[in-house]
Amino acid sequence: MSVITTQRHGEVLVIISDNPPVNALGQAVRAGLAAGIAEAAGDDAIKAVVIRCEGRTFFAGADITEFGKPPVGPSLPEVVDAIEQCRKPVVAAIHGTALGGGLEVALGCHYRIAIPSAKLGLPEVKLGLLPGAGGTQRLPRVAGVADALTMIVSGNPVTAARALEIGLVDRVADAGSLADAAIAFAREVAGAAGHPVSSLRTDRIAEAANHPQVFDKFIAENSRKLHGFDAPKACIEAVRAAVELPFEQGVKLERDLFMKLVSGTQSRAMRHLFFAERQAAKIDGIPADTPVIDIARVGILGAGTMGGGIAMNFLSAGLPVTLVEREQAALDRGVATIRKNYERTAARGRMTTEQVEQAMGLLTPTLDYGDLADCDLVIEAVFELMEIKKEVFRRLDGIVKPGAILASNTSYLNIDEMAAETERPEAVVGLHFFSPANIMRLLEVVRGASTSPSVLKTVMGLAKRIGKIAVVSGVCPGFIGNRMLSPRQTEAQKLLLEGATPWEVDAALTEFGFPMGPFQMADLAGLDLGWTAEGSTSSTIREVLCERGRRGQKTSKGFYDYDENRRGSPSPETETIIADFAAKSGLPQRKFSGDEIRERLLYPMINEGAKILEEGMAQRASDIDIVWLNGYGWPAFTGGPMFWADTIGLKVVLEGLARHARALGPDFTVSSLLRSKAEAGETFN
Ligand code: 3H9
Repeated sequence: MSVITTQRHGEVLVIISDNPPVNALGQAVRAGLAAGIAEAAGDDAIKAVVIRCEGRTFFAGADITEFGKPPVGPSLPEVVDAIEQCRKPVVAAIHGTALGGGLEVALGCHYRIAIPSAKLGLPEVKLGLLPGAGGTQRLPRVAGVADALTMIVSGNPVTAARALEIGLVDRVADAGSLADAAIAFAREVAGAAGHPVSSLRTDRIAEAANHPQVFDKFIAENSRKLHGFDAPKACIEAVRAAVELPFEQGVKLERDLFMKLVSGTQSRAMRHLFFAERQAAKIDGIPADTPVIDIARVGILGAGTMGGGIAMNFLSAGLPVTLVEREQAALDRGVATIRKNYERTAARGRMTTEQVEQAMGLLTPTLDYGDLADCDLVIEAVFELMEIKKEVFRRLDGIVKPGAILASNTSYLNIDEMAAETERPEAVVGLHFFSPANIMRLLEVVRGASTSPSVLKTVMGLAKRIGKIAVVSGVCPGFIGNRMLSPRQTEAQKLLLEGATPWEVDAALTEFGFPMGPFQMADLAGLDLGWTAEGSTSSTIREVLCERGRRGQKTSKGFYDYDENRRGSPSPETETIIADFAAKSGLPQRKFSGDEIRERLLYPMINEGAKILEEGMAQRASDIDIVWLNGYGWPAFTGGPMFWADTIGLKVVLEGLARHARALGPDFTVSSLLRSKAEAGETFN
């Protein structure tokens, strides 16, 4: 059956797309749409047209899998133009998500009607692109420059209600009656004299033409977020053209910018991440009919920062949580922090007071382990020490009902050892949340030697339900993320002893696109994590910094000195401490370029990633990219560590490691997978 069909309802021709799963605008859909419009144009009996979609959504955009392949007409801009030039009014009937090319189709229509749950957006920027079918020119003309800029540069969609407010939709229909409401709307406008044509409108852009500073202001406010990315700059340039140039010239500029971006490395990297994120949810070796365990109540052990943050995920998703602590004071503190966090969200307008109370109403704080008995999943977030974890698992196993899942939030320890303490090793799994756990999207799901497929499938589904991006890892120290962080930390410390400053090391990474470098990160987390004054041996730079009261941002000094706005500046005291250690090390001192620092920090990470892959600890290279992107701030426009290595060439990485062999030390070994792939001219992804 064709993906596009037409139906006649008296004088209205309804063009229907049915191209699951998301009605992407592939070649067949584009050709069908163009044919539908031609059919309407050529038939005198037809007075108006409706475009709607079957399935879960209106067109969710161009078909991303077609990018990079030879184009086959008609192009999307041609189809949108054909719709707009139709002499009969065309109504877009929107449900689900009208995204990217999908919204551009809707903007080509003369009228738009949407149901309340619909979302409308131009997310191309998230793929390293800009809207390439007239979106940068039509949206400002329809919805005004300020809203168009925000939508196009952020890529975030708006609700139907907001779309109505800004003029992006003309009507909101009842959820169940979209098809009929759209036909009725089309009948109503069929006889009208003129129809709004987005590309001819000037009213909404006139105001910005008189206030050109709107662009400079926008750039100033967003410069930090946009740093390093090519696409947002192109988006801004194109929207500016909508204000300053005639439509045809604006569209031409948009086209040129689109073609440049779509063939560039940043967009390739970000498209890789789009598919990588979806791929990560798929678990190798699990049959489709594997049963899922029903999770109706979650138990959490430990009401500290981590436990509280984890609890919020489930509360926000409407799942009841039993939160256990050992002492009343700690429990009260934990509950108060959860409430405070929710209230802060409400104060920012991102939650209503009722929603806060709803979430808090789902929380059962208790000092009694026994209250965990009826939970379907219990996550422990207690102190990171194997003996304590083992004791916890023994105890939980005796209390929690049979069939329930027991999970550890360990970031480093062996969950098989914990599982061995229980009578149900098949029900034990690692759920490594990242701090702050209520905000960070990454979840490492650690698959133990005995973890059952059913448990794994259940927690992957649950992760999606609480809005996390879950990646499966095998059992190894530090799993995927922290295991790769470890060589980076080692090299960063060594560089200090060889003459590099913390600020040079951090700058090398922020120039690469990380939000902060290792020493800025250490200052933020606190240098005294795991440090006690009594046990101190003064054997590391970090220990001496702590002794001098330099414990990070919280004490206004760590590696850096901080002002009252928490802005860091290089510290002479830190430099003296480092110089002391460097002198004792006897290592020759020299200057390092940013490139050399990056090679020393990042190539060993790639090497570790390759080992993770060759040991089967990650299912695929793209999973590693997803971990580093969502858990550690690896810049999206490079596609993640493994994709970046592919881009610069594995041979280059291998040669770099050889060049730095002496500095990396005798314990450093090159991954055989990296070596063989480099020598064969292959890539990880
Ligand atoms: C664009 O429009 C450029 C134009 O401006 C100019 C052109 C000239 N293409 O996410 P899900 C697949 S750029 C191909 O799990 P959900 C996806 O890979 C585009 N495939 O579902 C997955 O496949 P699989 C601008 C696509 O319900 C399956 O569909 N648009 C596309 O969680 C289900 O996806 C966007 O960037 C696509 N466009 O979320 C929107 N979209 O089952 C991208 C999805 O094999 N899409 N697939 O893993 C989304 O944001 C989400 O998919 C959506 C649904 C919110 C729609």
